[in-house]
Amino acid sequence: MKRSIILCMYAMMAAICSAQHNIAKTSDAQLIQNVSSRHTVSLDGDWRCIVDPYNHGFYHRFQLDLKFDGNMLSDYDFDTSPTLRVPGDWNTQRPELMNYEGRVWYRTKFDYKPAEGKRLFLHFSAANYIAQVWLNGKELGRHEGGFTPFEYEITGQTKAEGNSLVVCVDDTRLPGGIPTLNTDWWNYGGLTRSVCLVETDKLFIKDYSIQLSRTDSRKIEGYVQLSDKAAKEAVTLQIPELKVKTQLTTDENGRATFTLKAKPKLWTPESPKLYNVNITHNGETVTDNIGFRTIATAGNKILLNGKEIFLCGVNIHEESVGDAHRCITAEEDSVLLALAKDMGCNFVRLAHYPHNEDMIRMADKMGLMVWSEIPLYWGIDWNSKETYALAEQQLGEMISRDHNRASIIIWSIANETAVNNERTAFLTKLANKTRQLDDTRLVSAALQNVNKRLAPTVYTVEDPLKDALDIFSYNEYIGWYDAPKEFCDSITWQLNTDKPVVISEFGGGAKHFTAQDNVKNAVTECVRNNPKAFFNEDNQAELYRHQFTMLRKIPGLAGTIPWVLTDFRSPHRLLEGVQDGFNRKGLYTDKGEKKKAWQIVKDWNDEHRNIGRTNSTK
Ligand code: GCB
Repeated sequence: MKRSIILCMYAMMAAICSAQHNIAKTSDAQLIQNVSSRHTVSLDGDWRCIVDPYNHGFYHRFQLDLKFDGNMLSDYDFDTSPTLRVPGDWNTQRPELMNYEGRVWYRTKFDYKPAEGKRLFLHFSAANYIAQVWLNGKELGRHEGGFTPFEYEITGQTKAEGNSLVVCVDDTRLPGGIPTLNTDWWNYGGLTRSVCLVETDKLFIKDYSIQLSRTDSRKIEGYVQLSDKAAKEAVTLQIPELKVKTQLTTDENGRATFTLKAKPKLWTPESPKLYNVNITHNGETVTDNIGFRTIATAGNKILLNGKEIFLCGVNIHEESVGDAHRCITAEEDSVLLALAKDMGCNFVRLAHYPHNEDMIRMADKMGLMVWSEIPLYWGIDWNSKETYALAEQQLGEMISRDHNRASIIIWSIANETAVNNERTAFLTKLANKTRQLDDTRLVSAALQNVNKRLAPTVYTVEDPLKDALDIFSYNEYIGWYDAPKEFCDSITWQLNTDKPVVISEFGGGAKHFTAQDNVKNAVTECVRNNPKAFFNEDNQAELYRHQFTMLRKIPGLAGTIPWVLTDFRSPHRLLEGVQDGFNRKGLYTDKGEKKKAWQIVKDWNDEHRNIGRTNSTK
């Protein structure tokens, strides 16, 4: 083929691919609830991979998974390509991919003998950021958004042996994406969460909601939704420990709604009771573990089961402790949550994107209330309809996956977004959409504090978005990015709100210098004489002391969420010998060692955790 024709085809492909970036595929379709309790076949393991920075694969149709045959159209061969582990980010699996952002083609082969009368789905727990999927050369679809699940029905599309599943994952940051170009966390690319086949009956239990009634704690209510419209189908709901066994019947939409009497022991952080729940339809049983609780606000109080609760929180990134990578096992999740528990927390803000499903299930078990957030972070394109659709899609996928988890009490729609009319309209619409999808939880966003002062030491936060939210949460870094930490002592906040106030971020950095480091790097000297002095643990501990002096004076304060649990990778953090590619604001190091500020936060949590726990405010 002539070089000019090839170049022209490349140009066309590049145009198609960049145009694709602007197409956000929205899907209101409900995901299969609780995939892990279904009949699944895991596709996790080592997948063949081709790193494709020049977008070669679209032109050479890697999706066809051809064998090299001396013909230029097949100058690739998955069979001889190296592998990457799925689930897993590609960055930490090969040193040369640490900073790579672009396309990687993945291929796995699997056998599957279709069972008579069954349906088959292909389920991805997450792929960062865009995934385009082909089965045996046929495109199944394209998904945008790095932290939420997606699935395709593939009934009748598999062979008994040698199915080829090809996924092109592209983690290029995009101006219209969510998140967009700039984030203070590592852009881990790849099939970062598990992939599996899900086999179901023809007509099956697709979704369900089982919750305590918001108005009567002796009632459990919800629905069971079948996969298709089918009236008069019998569904059984059982909660053996509560002696509940109810027969339900679906309406013409395949949905059975219910309210039943029961007196469950309520889920609280001190006693995170979960009940085994079985839902049966036509011989198929889906099993779950569900906690029962209510969450509401009354004036400036947050009420869990009708009692005031103070959120003793901490922010967490989904990055493993020890050898920082995107978490891939439930053990890695539980290490993070255990560190939060040890510090006296009853609440975690899972920043800044939906964490994996195991993390939330672990929080259910461990008794940690959760703030779950979509990655709508900093400079979003507020004027783009496609970006708005993408926000609704990611929000819908997050809520669809986790709406049965007792631990989640807050859906968050954004983090630190500058105030302007377009943004406020965008986020107000999104807050309303959140309530439409789930009206049983609180809606918030971490607002930005822009140092607005009513007097030299009187701060305020002016943001019209607060009217659309249930909780007035904002981030502030006084003592770190602005003003000396001692200034905190004289500051008061006038917030003009009758809603609960939660400080969703505050803190400062510190490098955990070991005695060995001190000897090796003469750190004592460096701390005394240059800006790196900021990054010492005593300074960080002092900062927290001053912050708490200020925060305890805030009227209506209902929670504090320090930034952040552990040091984490960030491409923004370039200070040699101190940051080395890590945001150092952790209260623990990335290896899980406590810093001095840990004790200050622990003491605060011990003092506040039981506020309101004994007296009912109802
Ligand atoms: C913030 C962001 C968070 C950053 C943090 C920081 O306001 O919400 O993602 O990592 O500040 O360390 O500057």
